[in-house]
Amino acid sequence: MPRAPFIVIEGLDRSGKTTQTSLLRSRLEQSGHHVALLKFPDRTTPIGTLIDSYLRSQSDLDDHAIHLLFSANRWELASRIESNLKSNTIVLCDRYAFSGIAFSAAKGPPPLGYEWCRAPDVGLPCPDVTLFLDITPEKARERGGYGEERYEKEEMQRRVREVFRRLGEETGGGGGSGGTTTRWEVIDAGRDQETVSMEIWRRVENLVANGLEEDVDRLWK
Ligand code: Z5A
Repeated sequence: MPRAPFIVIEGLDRSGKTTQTSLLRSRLEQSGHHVALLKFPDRTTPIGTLIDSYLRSQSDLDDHAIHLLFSANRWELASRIESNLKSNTIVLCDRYAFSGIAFSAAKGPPPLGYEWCRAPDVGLPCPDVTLFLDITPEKARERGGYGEERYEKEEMQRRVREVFRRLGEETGGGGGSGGTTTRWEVIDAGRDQETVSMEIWRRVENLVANGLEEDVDRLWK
């Protein structure tokens, strides 16, 4: 009996992750699939409450500590992801471990280090496909800027984009240390919503139609 796929939508701020996650969910449900929608950080859990306060600059935390909390927030939901997939519910997720690494590794000084940032997420359920919504800072600016939260500054977003690029190369090409099996698909998110949504559908169509026979993989293991 095939299991459902685990689909992650990643990307920079204002790239349209929330918009596209919601459009994809509707399309999947209209096609008769069960869908569990997740968003990281999940600000509703006890750990998520600490993260929310940090992002709004209402509290301060050591860079290492907040990084570990973001990861713990994913581990809180790891078993739910697996049980959904096994019961043939598609898991659709807005941001995941890749955001965790990209944002923390882009911080500093002092830098946290890419490998250190990746370590706490090793072993999480691995997405079957990660759709990376790529947008230039210029396009993001046209959408009203990055916002008021802690990381929403243009220079930070440029560094984040570089780390995402590295993650994509290592993940997609399998050439990086501790390779993983997620399919990394880069999508030009600077286009209109309908075009982006059609392209996302094209990239997941076969996966959702056929399901998967193999067990859920582990990230970077
Ligand atoms: N973070 C971290 O440090 N570590 C971690 O482990 C994780 C996250 C998981 C959480 O932000 C912050 O936490 C984030 C990363 C960090 N920090 N930053 N910066 P969040 O997830 O709560 O919020 P967000 O990701 O920043 O959401 P967003 O950037 O505000 O937006 P989005 O989801 O990518 O886009 P959107 O809401 O769908 O659309 C934004 C606007 O553009 C909106 O007005 C839309 O109507 C419009 N839009 C969308 N698509 C289009 C197109 N195609 N054309 C024109 N306009 C569009």
